[in-house]
Amino acid sequence: MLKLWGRLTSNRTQKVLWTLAEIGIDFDFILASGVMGPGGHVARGNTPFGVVDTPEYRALNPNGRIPTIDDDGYVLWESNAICRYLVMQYAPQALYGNDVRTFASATRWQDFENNELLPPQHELVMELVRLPPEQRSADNLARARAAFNKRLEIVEAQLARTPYMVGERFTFGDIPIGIRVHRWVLLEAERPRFPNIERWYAGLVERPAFQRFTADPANHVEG
Ligand SMILES: N[C@@H](CCC(=O)N[C@@H](CS)C(=O)NCC(=O)O)C(=O)O
Repeated sequence: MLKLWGRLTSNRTQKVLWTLAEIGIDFDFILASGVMGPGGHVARGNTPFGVVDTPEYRALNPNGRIPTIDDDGYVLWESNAICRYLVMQYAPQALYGNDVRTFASATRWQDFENNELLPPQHELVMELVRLPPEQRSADNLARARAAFNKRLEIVEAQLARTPYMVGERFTFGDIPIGIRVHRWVLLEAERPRFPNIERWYAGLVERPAFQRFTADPANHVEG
């Protein structure tokens, strides 16, 4: 059976969990982390899940990071590469219409999420949730918020043109952006209005695969 190492609160692990839920295959989930464990972040005195520093895990993933998969002896790390592998191997029709251009466009949104949305949102999570209050900075928070909202204008413009990030149907390109938007909704009580993002997000939260691992706020905004 496919094995996945990670933790529910990791946004990169979340991409893989949501993808696996869309595909609908069974897997073993092995909790692993150097910085988080039951109860939250080590900064709050919690013991990490561990595993990531063991020689066995480093042999699978020399970065000592999560997620990693082992699919019947085929080992892969880097969350977006894992998602691409899983959709090509198990659900090309369902998750990109088995079409090369749809596939490439979906990977474009994976890259956009990783390069543009993730860095400012990481700052937002640190400033709003994870850092001890005395280490937080109002300037950093304002900068991160402005940068994130600016990138969302690009998502809004795409969703004004197409119902989903890539055309008429849900694809794996919706998953990473969907996770960012879900976190943003949970983190920020006051948000600028993006009507097309709101319409698209309302559809995503209805998906059983989203509800399975991704919906729970505890996996996103608790530190
Ligand atoms: N580019 C890598 C980054 C992996 C990464 O930084 N993962 C974080 C969790 S989202 C991690 O390993 N954090 C340390 C830990 O939990 O031990 C990927 O997308 O898989």
